Amino acid sequence: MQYKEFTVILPTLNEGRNIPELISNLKKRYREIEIIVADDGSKDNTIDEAIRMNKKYGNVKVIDRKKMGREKGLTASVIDGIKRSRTKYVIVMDADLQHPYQVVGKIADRLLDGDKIAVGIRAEVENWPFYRKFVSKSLIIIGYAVLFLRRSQSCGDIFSGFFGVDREFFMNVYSRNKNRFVGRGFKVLYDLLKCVKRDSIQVSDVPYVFKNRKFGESKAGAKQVLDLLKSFAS
Ligand SMILES: Nc1nc2c(ncn2[C@@H]2O[C@H](COP(=O)(O)OP(=O)(O)O)[C@@H](O)[C@H]2O)c(=O)[nH]1
Ligand SMILES: [Mg+2]
Repeated sequence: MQYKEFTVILPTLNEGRNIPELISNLKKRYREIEIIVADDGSKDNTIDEAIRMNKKYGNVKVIDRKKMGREKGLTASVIDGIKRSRTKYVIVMDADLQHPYQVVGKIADRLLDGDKIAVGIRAEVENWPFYRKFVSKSLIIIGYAVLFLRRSQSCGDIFSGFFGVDREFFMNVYSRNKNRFVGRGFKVLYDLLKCVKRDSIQVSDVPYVFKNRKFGESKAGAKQVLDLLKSFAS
């Protein structure tokens, strides 16, 4: 299997302790794969580690968004990464080792089979407290309802941060719907799905087990809930 048609986009914020392991694993398993680290002003050694990984394996690019004066945001970072990529397909994943690198190959297979989007689906969720589960379940129900009412495309996990997409397809949808993508938000897949007409493309689900973070902490919080509500409305 050839991976030179694939770029993995890694949005990062203080993931210096996680990316050496992740990038090494990706490069060892998918030799020719390209990697783009889209960083938002990490205060740790994330950028230095990405540069070190590039020296070691090659084809690891870094977008230092803060230095470039770009507005901070996870979705905006992913979009910058996709714009910068040059391969036929891109795969977006978290840089904190919560998305297993072994699943990248399965997502790649689905894209090569012709699916426009292949979505990593969490088969298990970590031990969240009750309120977080409640908020999360409610947002999922609203999210699905909005897609249904708008006759938009759906999938097995509309809020997944782990997915592959045909690059040209993404860029076409994005360029026609720029202001419907919430740059500061966390849900770029959701913003993409809502801009696509239901059943107009082939989308597949790829199950995986979500892992607990080893190092660093989640940046998701109340602000992201507000950004998601903005996503529903736009
Ligand atoms: N570029 C960029 N990356 C971010 C930002 N916030 C989080 N990330 C990265 O996005 C991924 C998911 O973030 P995380 O905080 O783990 O969210 P969670 O998994 O939903 O709890 C990780 O790789 C983070 O380093 C941001 O504002 N900008
Ligand atoms: Mg995480």
